[in-house]
Amino acid sequence: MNSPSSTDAGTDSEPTRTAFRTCPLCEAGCGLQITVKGEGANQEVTHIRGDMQDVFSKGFICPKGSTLRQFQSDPDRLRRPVVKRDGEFVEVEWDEAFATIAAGLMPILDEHGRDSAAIYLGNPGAHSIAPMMYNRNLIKSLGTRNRFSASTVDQRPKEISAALMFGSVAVPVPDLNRTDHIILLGANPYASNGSLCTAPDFPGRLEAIQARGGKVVVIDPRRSETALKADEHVAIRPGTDSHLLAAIANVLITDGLADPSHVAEHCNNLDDLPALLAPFTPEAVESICGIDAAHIRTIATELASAKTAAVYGRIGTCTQEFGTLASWLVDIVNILSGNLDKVGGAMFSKGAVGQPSTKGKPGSGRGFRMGRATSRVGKHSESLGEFSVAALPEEIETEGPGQVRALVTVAGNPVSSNPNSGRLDAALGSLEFMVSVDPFINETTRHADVILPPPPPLQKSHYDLALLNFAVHNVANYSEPVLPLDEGQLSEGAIMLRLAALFDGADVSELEAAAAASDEGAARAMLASATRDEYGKVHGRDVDEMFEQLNGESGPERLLDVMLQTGPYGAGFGADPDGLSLATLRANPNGVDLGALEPERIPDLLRTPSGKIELTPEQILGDMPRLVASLDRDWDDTMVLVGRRHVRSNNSWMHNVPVLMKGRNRCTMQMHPEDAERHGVDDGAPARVASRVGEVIIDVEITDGIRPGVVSIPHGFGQNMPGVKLRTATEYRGVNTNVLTDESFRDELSGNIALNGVPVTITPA
Ligand SMILES: Nc1nc2c(c(=O)[nH]1)N[C@H]1C(S)=C(S)[C@@H](COP(=O)(O)OP(=O)(O)OC[C@H]3O[C@@H](n4cnc5c(=O)[nH]c(N)nc54)[C@H](O)[C@@H]3O)O[C@H]1N2
Ligand SMILES: Nc1nc2c(c(=O)[nH]1)N[C@H]1C(S)=C(S)[C@@H](COP(=O)(O)OP(=O)(O)OC[C@H]3O[C@@H](n4cnc5c(=O)[nH]c(N)nc54)[C@H](O)[C@@H]3O)O[C@H]1N2
Ligand code: SF4
Ligand SMILES: [Mo]
Repeated sequence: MNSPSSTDAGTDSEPTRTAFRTCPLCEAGCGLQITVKGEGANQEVTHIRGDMQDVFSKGFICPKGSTLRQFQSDPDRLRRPVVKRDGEFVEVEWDEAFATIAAGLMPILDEHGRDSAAIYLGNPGAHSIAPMMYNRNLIKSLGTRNRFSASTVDQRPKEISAALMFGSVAVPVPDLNRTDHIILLGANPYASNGSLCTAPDFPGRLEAIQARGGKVVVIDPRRSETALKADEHVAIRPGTDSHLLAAIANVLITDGLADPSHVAEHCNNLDDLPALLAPFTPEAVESICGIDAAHIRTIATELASAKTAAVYGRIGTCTQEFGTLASWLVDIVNILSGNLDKVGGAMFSKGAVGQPSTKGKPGSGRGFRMGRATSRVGKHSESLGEFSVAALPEEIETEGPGQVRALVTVAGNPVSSNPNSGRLDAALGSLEFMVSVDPFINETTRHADVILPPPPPLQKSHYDLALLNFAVHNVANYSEPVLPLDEGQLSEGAIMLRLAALFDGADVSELEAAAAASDEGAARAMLASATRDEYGKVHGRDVDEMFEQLNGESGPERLLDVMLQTGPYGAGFGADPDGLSLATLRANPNGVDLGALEPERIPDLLRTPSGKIELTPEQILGDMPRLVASLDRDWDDTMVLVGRRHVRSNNSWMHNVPVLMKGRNRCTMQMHPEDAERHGVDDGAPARVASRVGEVIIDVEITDGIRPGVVSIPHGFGQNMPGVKLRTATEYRGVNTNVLTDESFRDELSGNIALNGVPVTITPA
């Protein structure tokens, strides 16, 4: 048995046991209680329900959580590597798959150099322990400058604004459990369960705010599920959150409502804000945002007068034209309204592992610098070690030295998730070689020459390395694999380390040994780095002595143990006997409660060279003229496209689970009745939607729950492409909205794609 469990007699003669595992599907990280029947290789999961004893989720679960079972048994999920022969995928043994990669990829790298390969890392990698630990090995071994990820169709603007202000990617989260007033912009946690704010049962936490007499305000062009439950819904014009937030900040300042005194001594350039925000009066932005000036003043006044309050912006505020400014302004408003770093305000999580803001000297650091490199063709700037996905298609298409001829994807489906996907799809079709670490043959991986499938979640261990650093309560939770690996299956970590060893030039026969050596090297390097931290738990200690204590572990578990032990709550290899280690987490399969978020993390948390919060970083100042200029723009009535999510869907890759796909078509274009009439389209009938880059035909859903002038289409649908092997998903009546989104419509500062606010034309189909 490989799971903390209690064995008891089942209803029939087969033994059953209970296992616990964190759900890896979205950022909420709910605890699952899993019933397993049978023994050895014949074990089978019979039930999945919410884990009532989970220290964080306390039994909450959404309709997706229990589908890990269906995912496990999905007949389309790859169990063995596949390689493409004469246009068809055939199953092969692992060694043959690696040999095929060596034969196909290495000659390209040898002839054209390392930059002739690109790598794309996708979202499930952030929910999976092995990619979290080993993506960096893969990147280093591949040695290419052409690195991409789903971050530039997601949160990059927030990462940049937080890093510029606080010196590391320390993103404040709303103190949902204690706040009296919350303003949510561009987020629909009733569908998404939250993002950059880890909070199982986010909806329940919002309802609790209302129950204790507080107020929930939702700012969204759609009357989303969250807006429906809110005390107030403000239907903003897409892409104008920066204007609104700047006006709120402006009112706080000019009406004398601002009170940043609790952090003022730790802020640089507080006095520059009034002049910077002066152009953004409520009157100047009202027609742009589509919100009356008086209403904007009320929003600001209520925010200032609430006992505690937090402003929270998510995907709608990031994937838009002014994404970094909007992300920055969220924190500026939290500071000016006196709510940053205070109980009930916007606070900082303290995760048990991996947070730069808990390493090194408290209170200052090297800070954050934007990347210096630019991409070959479009001269896109690098940020956090990557180029914007806007650069990926053109790097493949454009001939010349440095042209991308090969691609590695890990847990990504860019043909579905990236802008102008028709163009990207064609570009992937022209590659000389492609390898994917992925469990499915989908829109993207159908272009691969080799697909290496990781085991499904129930056969993997778990720790939310990234997401627990954005949690609304400090917790740590490790899950053992619920089921053992199948005969001959490689763990995801082994796949990644072997691939990395192959990129380093190892022979196929040497991969296992090379992977083990680099894994040990990674643990030793991590330990060595911790010994150099003068302020850390193991400063000056002997690496070998600590490494010995890790005996018996390998893979991600060993690295996790190092991170836990050297982290802010860590046992420090004996230094603090009550501290955390992997052993502690193993003994507590429902998680360890590390306490409520702490106030007054500033200044210790800061890693800026100045030791101050940088309120007006130079990059932000450089981008402000673009926002000021937009005040004079003709904000005409062009129809614009936004996205949405549904609780029974997860980006592009859960549409093969039949139980989640039941019911009415969810991939519709929502449209206001006035617009439908103006464009001559009917409810339930198909319409043709066109943008600068593409067009789709999609069923119209007429609803007054959307702002006139705006249409909404969810992303992640449209699996019905030739070669895709997802029998349920391909039958679904859906289209890929990213055929319409446009890589040239971006937030310039971050390179993030503006997936929202895309101009479209609509005609009956
Ligand atoms: N129009 C529009 N587009 C969007 C968005 C939007 O709101 N609107 N949202 C954007 C956002 S926020 C995101 S995060 C991106 C997501 O973009 P991507 O990360 O590119 O795509 P996903 O749809 O998450 O697909 C994930 C892939 O990982 C595979 N996979 C699943 N589990 C595992 C695993 O455990 N290991 C491995 N190796 N692979 C696995 C799946 O089979 C699938 O191929 O989409 C973005 N695209
Ligand atoms: N069920 C489910 N859960 C998920 C996912 C999923 O696909 N399905 N994906 C996961 C991922 S990867 C992420 S990043 C998170 C995202 O989680 P959220 O940020 O909550 O994303 P959405 O649910 O898409 O809600 C975004 C809202 O922004 C609104 N919006 C669009 N444009 C604008 C704008 O310009 N301004 C404002 N103010 N609002 C705007 C949309 O109408 C929509 O209601 O969800 C995660 N959880
Ligand atoms: S909200 Fe649903 S998908 Fe997200 S972690 Fe919880 S059970 Fe899983
Ligand atoms: Mo995302």
